[in-house]
Amino acid sequence: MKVILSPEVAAALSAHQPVVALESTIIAHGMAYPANVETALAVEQAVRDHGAVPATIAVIGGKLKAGLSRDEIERFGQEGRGIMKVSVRDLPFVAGRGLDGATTVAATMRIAGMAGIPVFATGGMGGVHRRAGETFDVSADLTEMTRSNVAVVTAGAKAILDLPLTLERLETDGVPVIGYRTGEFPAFYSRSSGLKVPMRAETPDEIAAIMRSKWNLGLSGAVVVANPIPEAAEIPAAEIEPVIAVALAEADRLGIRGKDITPFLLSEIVQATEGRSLQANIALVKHNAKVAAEIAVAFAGN
Ligand code: PSU
Ligand code: MN
Repeated sequence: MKVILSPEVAAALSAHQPVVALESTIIAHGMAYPANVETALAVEQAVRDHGAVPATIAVIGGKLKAGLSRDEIERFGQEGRGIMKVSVRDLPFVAGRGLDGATTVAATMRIAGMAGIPVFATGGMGGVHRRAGETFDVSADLTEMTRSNVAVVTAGAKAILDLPLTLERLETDGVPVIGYRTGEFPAFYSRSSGLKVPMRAETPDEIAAIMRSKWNLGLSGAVVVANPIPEAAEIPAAEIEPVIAVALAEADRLGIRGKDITPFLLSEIVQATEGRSLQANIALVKHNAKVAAEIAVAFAGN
């Protein structure tokens, strides 16, 4: 199955111009309307402002698409949870049934890889959930990182996760985790987690060189670029941790599990922080888009 490219994305890829893939789960499931649409459009603009073409990825009527129209982004934002959250597991279902799907980091990476888009910006990647020893809940984002050749710019991993176990799993899977101008693995809402990153880089050129080396070595899979939230928007770990604990307890009480858990926790945290966590999420995803565009420019050799 081929990925359907928007004319702009197709032109950029065939001219070897920089392109940045963006996901759609964050639009339909990660934020409420209208902040989700405003953010998606602002993120696309941030990519353009830094010299690359944005390619928001989703499944539309069963077709894999890279480069959504404004109307499609608006519709995904309005329909929100009415649109299926699609990870790699779900791709055959939505494609086979001709349905719409909002793609997670995993499914977006897969489609970006198929389309030949080497750089992808998200908010915060999925990972190993807390108590995964009992629940077995490990995001398919990690599995896909062993398969698709894409650099993923992420504000560390979401603080709702078990960050030490997420780093262990990435180490086992041979996925480089590069701190972008930081020696610490960022914790989504916070710049620091107390966990060291195994390596760091200071410039987009350095990241681009690491990407080329990985793939020239014949190593397949992702390069994780761990880019901390801007200081002005961060919520210190000591402040957000009790909020996360309450949200996790509430999820437990309601028996929420599987693919519903991440959207549930994010929206509980937005309510409990009276929108401050939403502002943090918006700031970090815009910042990731900027850094991803700079990396895409460096990787394209411009
Ligand atoms: N980053 C955000 N908001 C989000 C997500 C990432 O700032 O909503 C989404 C991504 O699509 C990611 C998903 O792949 O959360 C993780 O879901 P799960 O834990 O079910 O794999
Ligand atoms: Mn899960």
